[in-house]
Amino acid sequence: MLTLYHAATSTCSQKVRLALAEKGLQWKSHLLNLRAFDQLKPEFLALNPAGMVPVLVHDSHVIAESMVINEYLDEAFPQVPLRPEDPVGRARVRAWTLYIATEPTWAIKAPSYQANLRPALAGTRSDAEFEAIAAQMPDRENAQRWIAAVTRGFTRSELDSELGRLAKTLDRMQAALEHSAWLAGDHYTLADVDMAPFVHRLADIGEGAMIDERPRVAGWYAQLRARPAFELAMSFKPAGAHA
Ligand SMILES: N[C@@H](CCC(=O)N[C@@H](CS)C(=O)NCC(=O)O)C(=O)O
Repeated sequence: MLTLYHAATSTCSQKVRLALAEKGLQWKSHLLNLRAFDQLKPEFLALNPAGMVPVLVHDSHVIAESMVINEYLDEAFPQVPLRPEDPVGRARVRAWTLYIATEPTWAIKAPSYQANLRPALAGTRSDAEFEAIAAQMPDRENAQRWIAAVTRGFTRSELDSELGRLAKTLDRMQAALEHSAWLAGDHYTLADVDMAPFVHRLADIGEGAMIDERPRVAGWYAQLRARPAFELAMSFKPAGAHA
């Protein structure tokens, strides 16, 4: 039995839902409301002390970190492979997934918080109440970002700096896609799965021009959206919308 602890609009949850959908796996949903701070409840912290979704529970095994979860799924359920067989091909995929886990995963947060989290939470509590919530967040860097979003909001130059990092990610994609149909070669792999939510989020927060300016990336994004798994994974609908 596979159970996913996830949040509807979290990019890292989308990443894992996309791998599950591509593989056609059955899974049980345990949905967290990050804006009600379900991620800080003791029962969830017992599963993932980092206080972050997604977390996969496979039988009695608990696996956190979206990149690790997707690799695990590909190893445990190889029927629909999302990585090539050969070591060089796998290394290419891993170079992408590691880059995604360390760069766009974090760069997207401030623009995404500004567009989505801030309008939902700003003004709902005093700064002191927000500080008290942030103090419970195990990831201190993320807590700082979160508190900035819900109290003062990000400045234009702070946002531009993060969007600049994301522009470099898109440049890197554009260069790779000059040589192959998908990021790590001619087959759709975990490199594409793991990147998908970050490009999609840019479009979602009104930065779609960054994609359109790079024709290969725009073509990749169109191919991605045409896959049946994409819609299923990106817009999670709680009542039985998943396989
Ligand atoms: N490195 C982690 C990052 C996960 C992450 O950033 N999760 C966010 C949602 S996208 C989260 O749970 N945030 C909780 C919070 O902001 O308190 C992964 O790839 O799984």
